Amino acid sequence: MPAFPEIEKIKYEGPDCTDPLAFRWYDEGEVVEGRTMKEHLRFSVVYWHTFRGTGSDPFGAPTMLRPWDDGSESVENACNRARAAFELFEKLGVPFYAFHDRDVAPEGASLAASNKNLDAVVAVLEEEQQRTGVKLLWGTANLFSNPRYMHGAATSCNADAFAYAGAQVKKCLEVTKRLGGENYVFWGGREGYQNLNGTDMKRELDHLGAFFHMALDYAKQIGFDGTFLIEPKPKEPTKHQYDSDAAACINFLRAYDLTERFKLNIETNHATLAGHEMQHELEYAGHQGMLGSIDANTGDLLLGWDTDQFATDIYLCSKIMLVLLKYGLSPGGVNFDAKVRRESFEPVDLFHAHVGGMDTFARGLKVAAAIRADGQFDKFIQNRYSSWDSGIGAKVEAGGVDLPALEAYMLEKGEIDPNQSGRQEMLENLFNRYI
Ligand code: XUL
Ligand code: CO
Repeated sequence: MPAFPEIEKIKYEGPDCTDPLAFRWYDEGEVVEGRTMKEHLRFSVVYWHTFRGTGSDPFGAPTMLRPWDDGSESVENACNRARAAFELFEKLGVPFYAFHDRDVAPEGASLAASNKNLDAVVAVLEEEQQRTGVKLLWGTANLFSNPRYMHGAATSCNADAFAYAGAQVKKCLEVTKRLGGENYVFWGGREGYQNLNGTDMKRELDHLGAFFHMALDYAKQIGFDGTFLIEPKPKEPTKHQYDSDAAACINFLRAYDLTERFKLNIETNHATLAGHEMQHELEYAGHQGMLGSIDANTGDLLLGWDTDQFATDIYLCSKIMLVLLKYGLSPGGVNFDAKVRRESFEPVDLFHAHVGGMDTFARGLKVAAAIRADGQFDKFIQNRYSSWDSGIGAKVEAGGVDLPALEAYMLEKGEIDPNQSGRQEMLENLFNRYI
């Protein structure tokens, strides 16, 4: 029995269409800058919010209506859920999905039982991938929900928690490889601290570095050659997460000699929690050659937590796409790590949410491509930095100048050339012209 019987495959109908369940901008075959929208955007649906989100919050009980799900923690229910998930992926026309090990299969009474449950559901995922052609963007192990991880996993004060986490990652790497996953993600769920006076930060970070090296070694052993991605987030659930933002993650990866196989998975709501714009995080990771993938969502300006909402802001998505076009995204994707609101409890709301997110990113892609084609911002930047193209600027960039040389230059010249206006307002107006 289909899980979404009233919903047909979502079609592209163009900007004038008023059907809320049609794409107005996402035309997967449309070519932008030499590649199709499908190739640029590499959309992915997340299993955890879309198929495991219950709508419960700290103040209230679950609200979601999910007729295909009997609410039990049985393997049979997990297999039915997997089939419902692929029906949604197919009807949306997304090429990818992503999961945690514990989203797809129930945790058993022992590690061995959990592994067995996972194998049973992975067989269905494999079958469904073959049937539909939908691929796995990334797998990840949930190293934060079970109480054993209350102090963290790889950074726990309890060495056994580290060991359990290692065992879980081993299995999850095997499964990700079996399903042809293109990446493997580490989000440091509770890798951080609540009280620094009770924390040996250096020791915890050394453990985290060692943990990632073990993952790399095992990937090599089993022939998994996907990209490893760290997902920065500054806080929540801990007061301070070690992977707090792109710059902190890159510094950690350099310090522990991990940059060769690791990149970053940047999430919008995490960027804003860190006090940055998403564009900042993407640009920082991008110019360091560390931009791997994005978790696409948004927060709420008036709520200070990780609300994981679907992004429908054309400005935001245009700015994101501007950076993604500059640096490229593959083998990453635009992964909707987003959940429908508690009040949007019907199955059809899952479609409204994803159709809106896909359309907004498609529109952002077109806006970004138009900006790039026009070249006005590039011209502005080129002109703004023109003092570096000749004279003292060019000499500094070439590397042959020391402080005495700068002194001699300034003693002779007397005062700097006049500054030019930053034209902030003109730049904001210019961006609006493309929306
Ligand atoms: C948590 C978060 C996770 C990761 C995967 O804020 O974003 O869902 O994406 O563990
Ligand atoms: Co995420």
